[in-house]
Amino acid sequence: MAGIDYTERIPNNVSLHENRRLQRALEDWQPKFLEWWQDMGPNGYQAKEVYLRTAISVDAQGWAHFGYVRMPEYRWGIFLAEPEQGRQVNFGDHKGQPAWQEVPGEYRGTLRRLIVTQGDTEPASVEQQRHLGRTCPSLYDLRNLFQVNVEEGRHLWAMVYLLDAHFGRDGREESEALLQRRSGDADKPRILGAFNEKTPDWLSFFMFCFFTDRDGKYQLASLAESGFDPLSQTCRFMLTEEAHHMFVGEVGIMRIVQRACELMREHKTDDLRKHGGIDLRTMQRYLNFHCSVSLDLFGSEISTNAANFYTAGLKGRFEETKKQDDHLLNEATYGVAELDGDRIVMREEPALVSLNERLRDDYVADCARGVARWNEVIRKHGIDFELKLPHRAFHRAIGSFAEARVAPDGRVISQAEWDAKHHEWLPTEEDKAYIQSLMVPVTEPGKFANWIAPPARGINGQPVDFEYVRLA
Ligand code: BYC
Repeated sequence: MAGIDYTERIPNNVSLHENRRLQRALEDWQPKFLEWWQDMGPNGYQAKEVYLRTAISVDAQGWAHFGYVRMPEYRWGIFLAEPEQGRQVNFGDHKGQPAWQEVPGEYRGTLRRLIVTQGDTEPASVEQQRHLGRTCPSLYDLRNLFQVNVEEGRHLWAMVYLLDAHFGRDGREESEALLQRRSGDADKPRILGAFNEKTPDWLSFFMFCFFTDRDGKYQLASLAESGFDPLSQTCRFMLTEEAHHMFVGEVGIMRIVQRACELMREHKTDDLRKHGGIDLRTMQRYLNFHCSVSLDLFGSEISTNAANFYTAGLKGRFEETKKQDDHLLNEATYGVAELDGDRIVMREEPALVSLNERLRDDYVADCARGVARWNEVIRKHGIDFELKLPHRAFHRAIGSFAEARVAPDGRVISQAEWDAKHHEWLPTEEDKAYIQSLMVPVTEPGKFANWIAPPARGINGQPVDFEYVRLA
């Protein structure tokens, strides 16, 4: 088992004490990170004790410890998954060569950009969520929010480690810049679109965890295939933590659906606003929004950037090594949905430039499995309603559909029809105001806001009414 050294200032399993230059660079960055965390991390709860999970090893069995921690004292550290002996570059032009332990000079700029783009999302999400603690629907949910936040903070550490360890002065400058950009800031925005959107309420938070963190899963899984071994090892461990974030999203939405169904049956109506619930049609509009902005995060359908990342051996496909093909893709094609006048058609495109779309396909299939589980709850209540993923061309800002107007069912429509109907498909000002009106904090252990059902079980075997955050 690879233990983690907690006696050091920066917990790590990368023998940081053997590299004094790197250790000094990270120790210099640490107070700046903590300053950022105080300024931009969870607002109002920095002095409270939270029942958190901390990584104590990278062993799949028992890698985490649970206990009360004040967030600024969380042991953020650097943990890489176990190295795979004899690992090779598994795809692209360098296929079959030993995996790189150092950055290949020719790919330095590209790799740096990939790591910075990934790293930038992590503090961005903490910034987006910093006001949510004030309106938590329960202590259980408050704790889950903070767990997600501290782990996103750790994911930032993971990327900063790579930048500082492998990119010299440029890397250190990028590490500083990661603490300077701000989500939604007009002058210094975060890099990717979805990370400049607001997360103003808990319905948005759960949708974000379900849809946007899942983009994280697919992007990290592709980077875990990288021929640059330190990136692969870093991403493999990050994926372990990411699973909880998607769980928070999926179960959060499921509990809102559950509560909606209970209220519908109790009051024999689907107009739940009188009864303080979130009706399924409103949920569908939030779903449409979060799904579409997350689909944008995969980049353009046809992307030479994606082809270059692959050919260079830097970013693979989801489960690259499980695929049975040549892992070069020079001859292969892939079916891509494209706009053809007022229709959407499938066209075979060269597989290499279609890699963003292929990853998006893997992602959509995974999202659909989650939505099916929500629909199972609705079906069990005997209610005739189905939540649906919007068509991938709906409400897109990146890629070939960005210019088109497309309905959630995939029909290409006119601007006039869009103007007349978009309020049926995306959250309206009225929806947002209603959801905001529900955001009243509930902080008594075991109590839950009226619009969300309690979870089936607590965290780490604790009861649901456990004091997950000590507010006293
Ligand atoms: N917004 O060839 P294209 C996570 C830019 S989430 C703004 O289509 P490419 C997390 C692009 O930079 C996972 N700009 O795209 C979740 C490019 O600019 P240049 C984050 C965008 O490069 C929840 C141009 O448009 N990880 O971890 O193939 C909580 C044309 O680009 C966007 C990663 O994203 C956008 N949405 O693919 C916490 C992995 N999309 O070159 C965390 C690393 C594209 O013309 N990043 N552009 O200046 C990548 O692999 C790629 O950069 C992308 C874009 C897949 C994002």
